[in-house]
Parts: sequence; structure tokens; C-alpha cells
Amino acid sequence: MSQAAASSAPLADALKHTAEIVNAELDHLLAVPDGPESRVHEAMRYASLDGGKRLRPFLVMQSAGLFNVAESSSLRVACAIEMVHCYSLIHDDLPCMDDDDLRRGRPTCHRQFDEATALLAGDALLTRAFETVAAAATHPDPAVRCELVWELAHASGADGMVGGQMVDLRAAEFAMDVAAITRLQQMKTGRLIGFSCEAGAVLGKAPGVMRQALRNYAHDLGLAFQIADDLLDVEGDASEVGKKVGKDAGAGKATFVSLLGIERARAQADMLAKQAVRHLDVFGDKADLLRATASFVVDRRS
Ligand code: GRG
Repeated sequence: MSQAAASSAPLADALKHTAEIVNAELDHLLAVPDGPESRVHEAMRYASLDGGKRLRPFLVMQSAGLFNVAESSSLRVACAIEMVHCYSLIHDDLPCMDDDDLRRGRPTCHRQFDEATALLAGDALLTRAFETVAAAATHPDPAVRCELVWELAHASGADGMVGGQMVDLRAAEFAMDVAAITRLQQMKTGRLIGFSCEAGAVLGKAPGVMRQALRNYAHDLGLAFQIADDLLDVEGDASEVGKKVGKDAGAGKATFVSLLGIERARAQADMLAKQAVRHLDVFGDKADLLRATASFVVDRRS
């Protein structure tokens, strides 16, 4: 059995377990009240329960596991990052952005509900994420909660994901070379992945050198993830990927694949995945699932 195959079974089990506990916690955090406002709650649940790989929550749980953080703490942060991710997917799918009909193999939120409800569901998931992190149940130390709020805001906002989305929307105005695409993707997808990996270190009050190791791992993992995403847009199958493919080429967008070609893009993703793993040496065997995640991210079919 190859090394990758040998490590993929425990990873698949661990991802499945994380998905199950995240679903259960989201079910609890996103309860539907009575009253006419219940429609926005239903839309929040539609867009965030029972779907996706739960990669970001998995990274939170695994990074927190390195520092023996209580699962009750890390699970709340894991759910918060998934809420931010799901909000971004709802808004990204809206007619004013990508105008997509399919997400996670189902109608997008605005198709299932309506545009205004989808917009509000995204807004409410974002704010519920911060409410969740800030609550006392997340960590007994208010300084830790405050740092998580600050880091999550920074990763999600105009200097992070939202800023990256803005650059993406304006990409046709600029000559986008590999350096410019790398910066865009680090903002748009890399920053949330970075938060996910560092959150465990914040929760566990980890030494700076360990937090930096996770930051470095996340940097390379995030780029590898994005190159794999670009490859899926070219090589993937919509029924497997769960969303429309061929969109980047159709829109004439510069991507890692359009700039480097398929072979070099794949080689770059593999190189980044190997480099990501090397940053984990400081954690020994405890980081084996994070090591396996690097291979998963570049080999995934969805
Ligand atoms: C609208 C504020 C705002 C931001 C949108 C993240 C993003 C920015 C848009 C998503 C568009 C997209 C497909 C980006 C490529 C990378 C990415 C985030 C893919 C989806 O993440 P996965 O593969 O999805 O982790 P699942 O469904 O598994 O959670």
C-alpha cells in the first residue's frame, strides 16, 4: 500500500467524525425561533448544515488537538469558521457575484429561497460566527476570546477574504501574473485557512514557535488548496465537484492553471503540499492527520 493510501483511511474517518460533530453543534447553534423571521434561520441552516468537506472546522479541531484544548471550545470555533465560510459561499453565488445555481450539489441559497433572504442569511451567519466565538462558553479566558475575534475579523474582512473577493472582481482591470494571483488567493481563501490552523494555537496558548509553524503550514496548504481548486475547475466533473466547472476558462479569468498550465500547476500544488508537511516536524506524530490533510487537499475530487 502506498504511503498516501495508508494514511487516507484514518483521515477519511477523522473528517467524517468532524463533519458529524460539527453538524450536531451547528444544529444547536442555529436553532429556528418562532415568528416570521424564521425564514432567514431556515436559509442559514440550509446553507450550512449537512454539506461540504468541513475542511476548515477539521483544521481547527486538529490544531487544537495539538495543545489538548477541550473539544467543547474548539468545536465552537470550528462552527464559527464554517459559518463564515458558508456566508461567503452564499454571497459568492448571488447574481451580483458569480450567479451560480448549484452549490454542494444542491440549488444555491438564493435559488432555494430568494435573493434578499440569501443576502440576509449570509449576513446573519457572519454575525452569528462572531457571537459564537465571543461567548463565554468558547474559552474561560476573555483575552483568548478577544484574540480569536480579532483574528477572525482580520481574516474575513477587507484585508482578508472580502478584500480578495474585491481584487477577484476587478482582476480583468489588471495584468494578473502569478504573484498577483498568489496574493489574491492568499487573501480570498488563504486567510480563512490560516485562521483555522492558528485558532488551535490561540485556544491552547501555544508558544510562538508552534503558532508560527502552523501559520507556515497554513500558508502552503492554502495555496495548494487553491491550485487544486483551479485544477478541478478545468479537470473536474460537476456532479462530483457539486458546483459548475469550467467557469474560470469560460470567463477568461487568469488562474494558476491558465498561467502555469495543468502540468506545472499540479507540480506546484504537490510541491506546496510537501512543503506544508515539513513545517509540522515540531509536533511529531500528533500532527499526522494534518500531514495527511496536505495530500488530501491536492488529491481531492470535490
Ligand atoms: C462573497 C465575501 C465573499 C467572499 C467570497 C471564498 C469566496 C470568497 C468565494 C468562494 C468561491 C470559490 C469557489 C473559491 C475557491 C476556493 C473555495 C473557497 C472553494 C470552496 O471551499 P471548499 O472546497 O467547499 O472547502 P466545501 O463545500 O467543501 O466547504
